[in-house]
Amino acid sequence: MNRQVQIIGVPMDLGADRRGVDMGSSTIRYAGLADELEAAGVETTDAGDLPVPRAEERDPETVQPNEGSAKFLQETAEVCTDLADEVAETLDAGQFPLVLGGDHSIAIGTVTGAARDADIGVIWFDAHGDFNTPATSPSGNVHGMPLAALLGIGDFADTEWANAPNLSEENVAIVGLRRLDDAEREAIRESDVTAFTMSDIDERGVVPVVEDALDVATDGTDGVHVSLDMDWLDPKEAPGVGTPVRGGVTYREAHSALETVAERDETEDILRTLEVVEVNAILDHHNETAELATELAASALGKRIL
Ligand code: HAR
Ligand code: MN
Ligand code: MN
Ligand code: MN
Repeated sequence: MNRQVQIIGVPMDLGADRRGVDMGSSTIRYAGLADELEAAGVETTDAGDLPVPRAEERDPETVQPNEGSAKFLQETAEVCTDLADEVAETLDAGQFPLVLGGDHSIAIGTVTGAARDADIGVIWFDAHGDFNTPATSPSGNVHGMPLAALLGIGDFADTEWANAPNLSEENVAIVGLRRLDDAEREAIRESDVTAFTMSDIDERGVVPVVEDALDVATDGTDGVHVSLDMDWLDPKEAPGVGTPVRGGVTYREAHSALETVAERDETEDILRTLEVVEVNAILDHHNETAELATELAASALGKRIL
């Protein structure tokens, strides 16, 4: 496939409690992302990092959970609005946006940009549901809310910067779930989102589950956004994440999953945007989670062994 990848870094950590995820985009670059993609035959350029405010420059009084209980919501809105513009412009220029986080709150920007001029589906590889709203969040951390924000759930219904156009619950598949808050579980059950837990992967194998997720995300849409939260993997494989949960997918299952995406893409040209989030440089061991993020991005974009 003749794809021109444009890397967009978003050094965002305002959506998470554990510090260090702001360095994720750098660590993934240093792990050799551009070389890995070029070696796979994918032409790659790098747009650098978007500006993101630092927590330390803000007045803690104004950013603590308030009525709505979402920390740094205004800052998140600004970053995501910029990112949505950048993603939409990249697509307009005929390039493929590969967004590097940063915490998962940035998905609000990536998906909003991807959905500006197209009906899209989303595959969300994650241990978590990211289905909280400011009213239900136990932490006030926006990285636990991006899917709810994108679908306009609860308080997000009138949030113009978050409620993505051209995205329906019916076209969203979460893959690898194993940790939900009670209110999130309820909200996911009530929604038309399709959710595959780790038990589904245990029982059926990762490839059939990802095939089903692809069916959900491609049904009546123009393209698919893949959001890869590195805590989807087992912490043994990906220790450099802020909210690890035991019992995630293995190294091989992760590759298999993204190769399944690439195979569908090869025949049906479905992949519109890709993002890799939640790599925490401080918690990582010798950059191995960033290296894995790099490899998985290459798998999704069609790297072949033979
Ligand atoms: N559900 C918890 C919360 O909302 C934990 C958030 C999860 N962190 C993530 N998201 N990395 O995938 O606070
Ligand atoms: Mn997430
Ligand atoms: Mn639609
Ligand atoms: Mn997660």
